[in-house]
Amino acid sequence: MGKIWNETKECMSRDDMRRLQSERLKKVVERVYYNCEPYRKRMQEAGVSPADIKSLDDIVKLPFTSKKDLRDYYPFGLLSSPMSEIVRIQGSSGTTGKPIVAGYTRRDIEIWGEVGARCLTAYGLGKNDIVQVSYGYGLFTGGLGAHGAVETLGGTVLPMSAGNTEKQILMMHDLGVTALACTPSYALYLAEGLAASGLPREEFKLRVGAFGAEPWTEQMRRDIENKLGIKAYDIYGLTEIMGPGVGYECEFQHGTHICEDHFYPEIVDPVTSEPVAPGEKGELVFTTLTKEGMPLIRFRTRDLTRLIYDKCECGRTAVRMDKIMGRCDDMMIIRGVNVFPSQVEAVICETEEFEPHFFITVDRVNNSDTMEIKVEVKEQYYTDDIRGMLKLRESLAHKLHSVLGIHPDVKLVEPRSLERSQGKAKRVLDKRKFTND
Ligand code: DLL
Repeated sequence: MGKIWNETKECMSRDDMRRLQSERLKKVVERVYYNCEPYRKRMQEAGVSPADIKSLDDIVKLPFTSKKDLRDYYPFGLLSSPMSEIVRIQGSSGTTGKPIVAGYTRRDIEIWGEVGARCLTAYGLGKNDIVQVSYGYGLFTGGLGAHGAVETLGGTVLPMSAGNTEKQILMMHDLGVTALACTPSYALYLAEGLAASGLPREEFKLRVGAFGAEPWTEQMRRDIENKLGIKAYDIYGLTEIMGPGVGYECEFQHGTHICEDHFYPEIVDPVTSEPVAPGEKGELVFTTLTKEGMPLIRFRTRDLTRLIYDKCECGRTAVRMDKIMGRCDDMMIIRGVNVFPSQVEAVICETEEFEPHFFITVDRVNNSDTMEIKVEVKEQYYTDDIRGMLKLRESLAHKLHSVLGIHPDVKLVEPRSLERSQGKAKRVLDKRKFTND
């Protein structure tokens, strides 16, 4: 069995974990109530005070926090520590308008490093590893978050940030990099760069990837593993809660373990906001149990998944979540049918003839929704034989129809013609949002 960074916390009995979470919940509720005006007001409106929170079961009495709250109280309205205690600001671009920013105390940064080290240890990494961090550095939590994780672990960090693919490959080769941390889409881009470099694979020491920041399917994992010749692990996180390190896969890869002594997860129905039955799918909600700078209570992530409570073969008892299937706001309703980009990705990655690169355009023409999917054909299958290409297109359209339940308009495009991403991939353009809002 692999090493575990913090056995006391990662392998705690369920009863002990609940006790710890209850204690921490009481403390964090007091903290926001007495230090953060919007939380106090919100709790008073809901008729709940810190004295009503006696254990974890009482969490349902507390109001939710949403992304909108972070925008409404931008930039510092949700802080529960004075600015003199805040040592770092990170942020994310968000989908519209203002960025979302989060403030961290020194202790928050230490805990972030600790949870990050748990992830890297679960991937089989240690002091002798050189980790190339190719997540963007800056406000985005990916770069500095992964960086802190490697330093806490005691490995060697190579802070490449995203971009400049040729230099990335050169450094990976020359320095004997053993692990790569970046988005799964950038990993694919780097795999193309590696193939084009002509450098023999056996001269690289790369064996592990820590990929996250965007949804990716099992099919995409296999594709990356084959192309890079590594084992690819999932890492999950979000700016509002911490950044990368909220959850991680172990060697068994049956879901993502959540660092639930710091981040308490719930699953609710995205429409009714009611908790779902154990094991059911729904929207992931987090309460930070130890954060000082910007603790959040029952934060609605918009991410869709389910929780798995069985003991994992790795020995960790920390609850797991299924791969994120998408976000509530990723879901497209096309002719009344719910469609997720991850479904399209799964079909395309499963089909030998295509590259894992596609672009979806949704529109409304004559009051009817349209969906066009551009897909890159692999070099060796891209030919002048029109009949062959038509057949390929038909067979993909057929597979997509059987999975999505609607008929998309499939367009086959040349290899390397779709834009590559160095960060989070942009795979959908929904023109209806501009014309019909
Ligand atoms: O993406 C933090 C991060 C950086 C995680 C690097 C992992 C690696 P945000 O920019 O705030 O933070 O975006 C958070 O990205 O709510 C999910 O929708 C999505 N996401 C993050 N990790 C995963 C993952 C960072 N492993 C949002 N699988 C989250 C699926 C993910 N989606």
